[in-house]
Order: sequence, then structure tokens, then C-alpha cells
Amino acid sequence: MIEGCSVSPADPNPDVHPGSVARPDWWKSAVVYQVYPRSFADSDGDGVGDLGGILDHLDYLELLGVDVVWLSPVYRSPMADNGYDISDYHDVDPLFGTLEQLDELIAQLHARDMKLVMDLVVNHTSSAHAWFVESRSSTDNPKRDWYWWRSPRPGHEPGSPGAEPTNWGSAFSGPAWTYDDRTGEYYLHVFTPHQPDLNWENPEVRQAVYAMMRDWLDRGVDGFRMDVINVISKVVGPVGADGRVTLPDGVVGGERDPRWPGVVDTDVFADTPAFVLNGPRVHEFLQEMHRQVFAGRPPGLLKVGETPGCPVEEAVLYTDPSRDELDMVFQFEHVDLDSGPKGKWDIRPMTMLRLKESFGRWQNGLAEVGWNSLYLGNHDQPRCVSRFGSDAPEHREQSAKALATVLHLHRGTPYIYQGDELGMGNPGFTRLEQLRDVESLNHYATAVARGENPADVSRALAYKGRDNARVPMPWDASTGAGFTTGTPWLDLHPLSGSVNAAAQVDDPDSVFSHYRRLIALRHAEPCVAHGTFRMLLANHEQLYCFERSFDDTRLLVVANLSSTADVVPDLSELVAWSSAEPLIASVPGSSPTPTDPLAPWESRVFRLT
Ligand code: TEU
Repeated sequence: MIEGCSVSPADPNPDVHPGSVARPDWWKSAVVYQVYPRSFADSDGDGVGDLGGILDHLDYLELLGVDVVWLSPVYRSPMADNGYDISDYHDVDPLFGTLEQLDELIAQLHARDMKLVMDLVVNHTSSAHAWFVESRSSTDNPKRDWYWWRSPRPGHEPGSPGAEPTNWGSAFSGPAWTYDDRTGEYYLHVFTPHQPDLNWENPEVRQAVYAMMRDWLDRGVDGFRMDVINVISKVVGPVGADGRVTLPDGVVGGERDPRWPGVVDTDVFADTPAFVLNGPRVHEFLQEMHRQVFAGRPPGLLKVGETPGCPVEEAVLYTDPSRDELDMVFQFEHVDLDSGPKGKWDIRPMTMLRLKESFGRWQNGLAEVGWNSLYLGNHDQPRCVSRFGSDAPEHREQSAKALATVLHLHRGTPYIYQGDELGMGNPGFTRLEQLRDVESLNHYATAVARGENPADVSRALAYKGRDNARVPMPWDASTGAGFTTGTPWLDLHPLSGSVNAAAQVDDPDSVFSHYRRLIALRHAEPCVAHGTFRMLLANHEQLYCFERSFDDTRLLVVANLSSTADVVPDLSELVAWSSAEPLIASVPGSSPTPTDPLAPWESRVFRLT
């Protein structure tokens, strides 16, 4: 039994326990842990994390109590985007290990009542994938239409700026088309030129993807996190003179599509999201995928879709169980709250009120139908403590706990990004040379080329760049932080000496132990997974409070998401209780009541009767 918590972390999750027939919605009481393999643990000393490193740390994940591991890509890849550019879906990249090790990981996780969810990256492949190599070989190759090849814009010198078939911009800077002088045509890539988009209009493409997915399910994986899955259906125009559907131009310099304030330079390009997000056939494709891949398989699989630019009403369509599409989606609204009109790098202050407003709307929007995924961080976002909390030394730990308390007690499935359970903050990059992420480096080059002040661009990258999340996992205080015996591919976190797993796993007051308590509570208390949600004090600038109710159980969550001391929650008008049993208290040794003043970043959970 962990001090300060009435449930034992050892209690397995009844909905996930292999002994029990999995509920179709088992994932409502599950907690998912995201592993970014490059940065988790290196077992062969080459400075890059790998499957061997993950196998070496399964006891850690079991101790934490998570039910599912989401593994970011480990497939063969030229690593133009750290694996989100796949050249062979059926093999593991030697950098990460072997297929045998992956089979071992599946077996070992299953032996520990845990599941493995693979990353499915099928909006695009790598330009090194055999499909694309064939497709680009000639205009009449049978796989030509597996990708989006189009002729240069008439009246323009092929390969010259403006000759692209449409004026769409890439999400990683520059145009969304690259000229291939071998066949005199352009191919589409919403991300880098090394990530050509698959043409999902072509049924052969869809069948090839479904076959690959079935192979992985037959191999024992328990589901997929589907990369930018709401980008697979493009807005197409009428069939053109070349017998292929046309793709429409957008308005250059027009309003930026607020749904996905990526980095498309709308002064030069049209805002691509308008033509690729939640496209006309996306639901049809997902329902077909369900029929051809998941239907008839035992419950217990997870389908989570990454859906940038997905509004609440669209999320209901994706996650309504009666539509057989997805179990839940990663929506981006709260991770774009600090993006200004010029997009992701136009940094605006993140406010708790705006976070509360957004989360509250998503809780209400999917209260009856659909399901939320709950996350504050992942491999594409800066560390949540630095962005939503406070990484000031005196507040970092409590704010890490408070963010976790608030997130994990919402209605939805929580996702922990590796290192958040240790309270890791941004490392404080100061030099461009420290960065490795293609999105950040492309943005720096493009922004400086168009005259932006390099120092301003560097500041934006240091605050919001994806490398913030990709700093190697600090396992202990040794030279290589227990991550590697070699030279890490990305600098270790400057606080690895004090903020590391070894320093926390046996400390009942650590951020790690706080996460264990929250996970144990979700496993033991059905109200956490299945209860209704009611926001309280919606306009309070410091407090984030809400009530969860299920049958005759009521839970009250009270958190001070500010550095202000002695904040008193006036809940008298809103909630009635005769007794309030503290279930989670972030301040060690405290036994608070619901109306006691809260210290900076203090958080509490009560069972009300
Ligand atoms: O991310 C898609 C996506 O939305 C991100 O590009 C995001 O907008 C951006 O990084 C935030 O700045 C997925 C993967 O998670 C990401 O790692 C890949 O780079 C991308 O798709 C392409 O596969």
C-alpha cells in the first residue's frame, strides 16, 4: 500500500487482466505509456535508444502500473523524421534492434498483463520504401498512382518555384510538392520530401495497408496509434485532362486555418490543412479499415488516431462506437493554445483559463458519445511541466504532480509521455547545434531566410521545439544518466543528476510515486474511468476543480495550477458533502479538507459522501 493512497498499486487492472474477457471498452480504465525508442534506453552503447533498452526496463513500467505501451516507430527507416518515414513496414530498423526482440517485447509485456500498441504511419511512406521506388521509376509503373504524382503547373519552368501543381505548403516548411526530373512530374508530401503521401483514393493502396496491419495483429500487437490518420483523404477536384483527379489551389496569404496552426508559411503558400484535414472520404476509409482489419477479432485491441485540426463534432464521428472507426483521437486544441495568428512558432502565453475552457468543452462534447484521449505531452510537444506548469526549482515537482492529478482524473484515457512521470522539464536549449528535429531545423532555415531575427527564432524553438521532449530518459545520476554508455544522440538533460528514475522509484513523495497512485486509483475506482464530469469554478484563474460521479460515488478534484500561495477553493455553493476522504494529496504528510487553502501547485482528490 503506498502512503497517502487507499488502493494498492499491485491491484491489476480488472478490465485489462488477461484472465478477464476484455470489455470492448477496456481502454476506459487503462493508462497508456508512450515510449519514444530513440530516447528511452540504449542497450548497445551507440547513443541511440533501442528495443534492448526497453526490454531492460519493463520492471520499471510494471512498477509504474501502466496497462499499455505505445511504441513510436521502430520500423526500417532512413530516419529523415526519426522513424516517421518508414521504408519497410515488416521489419525493425537495425538501429533499434531485431524482429526477434520485438516479438520478445510483445511476449514479455503480455506476461506482465500489459499490451503493446504500434505506431501506424500510413498517410505517407519513406521515399526509400519499395512502393515509392517503383512508383517514381516511370509514369506508367503499376504503382504510379499509389502516390500523388501531378504535372508541373502549365506556363511555369518545371522545378522552379511556382511550378508546383498546387500552391500547398508543407507542414515542415517549404512547398508540399517536390519535382522529380526523372519523370518530369511532382509528388505530394504534407511533411518532408522524404515522406511522400500515399494515395488512399487507390483501393490497392488501402488493401496493402490493411494486409500489413493484419500481419502485425497476427504477430500479437494489441492495436495501433495511427499517425495523422485524418490526413489520408485529400480534397480532390474533377478529373483532369490526364485522367487523374485534380487537386485545388488554395488562397496564398489568406487566413491561417486555425484548426492546425502548423508552420505552413501562408505568405508564400496556401494553408494545406484546408485540403487534407478530415477529408471527404476519411470516415469511409476508417470504416472499411475496421471491416477489413479489426472486425471479428477478439475485443482487447486499441485504435487511437492522431488527428490534428479535429473539432469536437468531428471527434464524435471518429469515436462513436456505433460507427466502428476509432476508439479515441489525439486532438490538438490544447497544444495549440499558445500559438498566435502566425502559427506554431508565434508564441503566445499559455493560460490555465484557456486550458480549462478547452478541456471542459471536450469533456462535455464527448460526454454522451465518443471518448477522449488525455495528454499534455508527447514526442512532438515541449515538456508539459515547462508549458502548462512551472519548471521553477521550487515548483517543478508539485506542478508535475498537479498536472498529472488534473489530467488523470478527467473522463478519458490518460497517456503518459516517457519522462513526464519523473517531472522532466524542457532542457533549456541555447544553441542551434543542440537541435536535431527536422521540423525545427527547417523552420529555422526558412524563417531566417525570410529575414526573421535568428535569436527570436531560436527562442521559439527552445520553448516549443520537439527536441524538448526527445532528450534521453534519465535513469540515474551516472555520466550517461543510465541511458547510454556511449555518446547520446541528443544532449542529456542538465538536471539528470537529480531528476532521474533511480532517485524516485523508492521515494513515496516523488512525482513517480504520485503517478503510481493516480494509476492505481483509476484501476480500483470505477468512477475515475466511467463517471460523469462536472467542471467547478470555471472562471477561477488559479484553481482547476471538478467533480466526477458514478453510481453513488463522487470524487472531487481540487488543484491550484498557479504559483500563488494559499488559494482557497470556495466550493460551498457548488458541492455538498458530509465527509470527504482524501484519496490523493500531493503535499507529503498533509491530510487536507476540500476547502483548506492550497499551496502553489498543490493538488488533492477526495471521495465525497
Ligand atoms: O505528427 C503530426 C503533427 O501533427 C505534428 O507534425 C505536429 O503538428 C507538429 O509536430 C507539432 O509541431 C505526426 C507525428 O507525431 C510526428 O512525429 C511526425 O513528424 C508527423 O506526424 C509526420 O509523420
